[in-house]
Amino acid sequence: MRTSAISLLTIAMASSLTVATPALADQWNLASPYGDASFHTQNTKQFAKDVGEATDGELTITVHSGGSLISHAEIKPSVRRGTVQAGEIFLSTLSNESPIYEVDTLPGLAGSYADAYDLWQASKPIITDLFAKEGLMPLYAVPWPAQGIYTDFELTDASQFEGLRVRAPNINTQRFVENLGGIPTQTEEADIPTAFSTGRVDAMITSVSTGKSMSAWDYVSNYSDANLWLPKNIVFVNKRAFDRLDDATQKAVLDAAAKAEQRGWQMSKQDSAESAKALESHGITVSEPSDALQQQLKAAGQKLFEDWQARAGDQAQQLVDRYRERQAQQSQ
Ligand code: PCA
Repeated sequence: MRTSAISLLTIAMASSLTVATPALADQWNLASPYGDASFHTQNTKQFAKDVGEATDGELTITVHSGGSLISHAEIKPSVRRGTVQAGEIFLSTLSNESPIYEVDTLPGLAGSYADAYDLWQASKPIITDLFAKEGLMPLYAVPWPAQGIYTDFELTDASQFEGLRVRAPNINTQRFVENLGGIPTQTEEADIPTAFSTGRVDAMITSVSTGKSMSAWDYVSNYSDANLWLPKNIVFVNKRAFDRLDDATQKAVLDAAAKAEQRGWQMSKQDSAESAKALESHGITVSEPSDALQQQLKAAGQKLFEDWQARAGDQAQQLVDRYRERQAQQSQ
């Protein structure tokens, strides 16, 4: 705690110096909750490197990974205040702010990378507006591989969720667990190993990537590749910090962000395949849900979707309609 407070103070002082001397090179801090083992962090570090190179060091971005500078929940408020200039978060953790932030955690809506990309294209304008209202600007978004279910037994029937304590990374996953009869707990990725070793959770829902980086084989034996949804991380910046940059530097940031988005989607696909293999090579049994289980998961998902529809306002509904129109056009 103390170290973070001191580093934040140092950052605040450094930022105010930068403001006083705008002709000098600028330095940004970017806070992320995810560790260096994550492909997301590797991508974001590459983005920072690209910006430094493209601007000849006019703008350097330091990535503080693994929640080392700011905890996950505090990243967006900190970027809004300008304590740090940029951040990366798991987008659906904002679902308590608007049902719009839930769309990439709705089952049955976008179950492939191509569909998830269409959904992001349909969401981008609305999310950009919502962020703008808070003085923030999205730079890029990258999905995690599809979410599946980790257990320490073979999952064959939804009744096995009864009384099971299941770790979830966001509210919709918690609701989904509840719909299945389980007991959800929200746990940050970095806290997964402790949650299992202290017996606070028995199972978890996440991707193969997180399963690999958190060494899931130390505490579970099975992974059910349920392909629930492909939720995204978003990287964003304080708009005032961005506006202070000269035109060429702004362009360099946007260009590097576009490249990071493209690269990130590729990295996610590749990591999905590699991490699934890594799980197996460490002894985890990876399987697809049986038809019966699939039906049960579908029913729990359907309830999630219907509850969302009841909560979602016009704007969120329109987003889904726009996404479905894009899909219909493409299949013609
Ligand atoms: N990993 C992160 C978010 C989704 C994912 O696949 C987590 O489980 O916290």
